[in-house]
Amino acid sequence: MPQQTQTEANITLYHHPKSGHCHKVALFMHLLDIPFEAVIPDMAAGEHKDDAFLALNPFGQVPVIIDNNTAVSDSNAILIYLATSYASDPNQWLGSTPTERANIQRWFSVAAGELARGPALARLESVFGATIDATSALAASTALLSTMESHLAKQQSPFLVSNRLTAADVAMYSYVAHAPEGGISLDKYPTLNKWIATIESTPGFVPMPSSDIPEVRA
Ligand SMILES: N[C@@H](CCC(=O)N[C@@H](CS)C(=O)NCC(=O)O)C(=O)O
Repeated sequence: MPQQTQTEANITLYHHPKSGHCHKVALFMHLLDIPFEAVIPDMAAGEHKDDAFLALNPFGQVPVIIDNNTAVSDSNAILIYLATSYASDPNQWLGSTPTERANIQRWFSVAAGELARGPALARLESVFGATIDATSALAASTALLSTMESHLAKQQSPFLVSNRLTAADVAMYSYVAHAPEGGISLDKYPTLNKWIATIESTPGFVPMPSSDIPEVRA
């Protein structure tokens, strides 16, 4: 049986507690103060590939949320769904001008691209024992973190887009903050570390459980 936490919710989150894709969804629900019930499918037993789960997400992946019989999958798509459905001002999170919206979407693309191919992939090996192309994961991580560092250093605020916390920051936070668990050091990125600290000091912030930190990759 899946493990369950929290009660009295309309939203069910199917997740894995050490997945950054899942953490960003849980984090966003905490930031928006949305109650939810968390369910952990038995992924080791392949529960995320059974017919019932594939009916929720044909890709057979977590996170998935069910909100009053509506299933939504993909972490970035879920952020959009939650902000649009539950935030008092969705534009605060998703952008209030064409430029803000475009920039937030750009970070969603980075989260699904460079972040997934870099720090998230590196961590997949050390935390979950997956076989990966470590050289490629390291190169992708270094390129991404250096780009984020210079982008943040040029910003007039501690955030990725405009002068407030947006869904862009939420989409990027979990795997960047936990990059050291994949052997990717954050020591060279002072502005990025300030960004992480700013998010972690936001009311409603909840951490992802930490994993052992392996040796730093070359
Ligand atoms: N694009 C998806 C990726 C989700 C994803 O990669 N989920 C992983 C856990 S972090 C998963 O369910 N892996 C199992 C599988 O692919 O079989 C998202 O952003 O939600």
